[in-house]
Amino acid sequence: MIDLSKITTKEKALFLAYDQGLEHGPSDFDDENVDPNYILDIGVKGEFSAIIFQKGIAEKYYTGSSFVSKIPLILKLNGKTNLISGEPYSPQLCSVEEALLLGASAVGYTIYVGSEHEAQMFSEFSKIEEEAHSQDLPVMAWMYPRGKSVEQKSVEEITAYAARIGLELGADIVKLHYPGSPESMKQVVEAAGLTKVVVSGGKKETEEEFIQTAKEVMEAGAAGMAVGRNIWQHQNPLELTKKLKEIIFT
Ligand code: FBP
Repeated sequence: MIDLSKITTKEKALFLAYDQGLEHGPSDFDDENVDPNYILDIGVKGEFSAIIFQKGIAEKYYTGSSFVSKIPLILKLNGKTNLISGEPYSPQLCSVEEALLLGASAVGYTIYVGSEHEAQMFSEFSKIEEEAHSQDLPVMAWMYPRGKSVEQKSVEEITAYAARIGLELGADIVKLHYPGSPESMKQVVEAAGLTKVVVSGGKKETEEEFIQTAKEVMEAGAAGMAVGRNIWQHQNPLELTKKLKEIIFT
């Protein structure tokens, strides 16, 4: 089994995601959080298990900086904008080799489960998984069911299916959206088997809702959370991080 100690020293994990600039554009940002250094500062002070960047941000703000020794990097290897409609496909933009050169301790890849382009993403992911594991690098898969063929499926069922696919494809960690209830969350964790499950933040209406989801996620046996906007758009990110860490790590 791949050693996850590079990205988390504990059994549980809290990751800080900051690839939204590519996925959503600057509309997610304000004057402070538009600066990757602001996010790195939260990551270090909040003692996050790792920070998630695309290669451009990693190269300009992380690699070769003092942050390298302070917080591990998960390099996201694929991505897409929200400008294109139709069946989603997220192409590979960075190789495992480049991720290693940039100082990554793990790599990440999004698969849109059920998309017409699922086969292409499976194929890219499989090559990445093979190469990353041959270098003892953990692989995290964003397993997001999307596209016409999953629209009619129940969220509970399709999220558990997505988790299982992550296990089948060799992901060490799957990152999924909360399936909606504690029971369905348990089924997701069960379906993932020995692959660890972390839940994405999504943009919650209130802090209370976010904290309640975190509690349900952890009670269901998940390994933790991989969150972005809920933290770095918050007026006091470190205070919220503290609350989250109490739920995840105690
Ligand atoms: P948030 O915690 O901000 O929701 O980020 C989680 C995440 O998976 C990011 O890593 C990614 O950029 C984004 O959501 C993708 O969002 P979507 O595809 O749902 O628009």
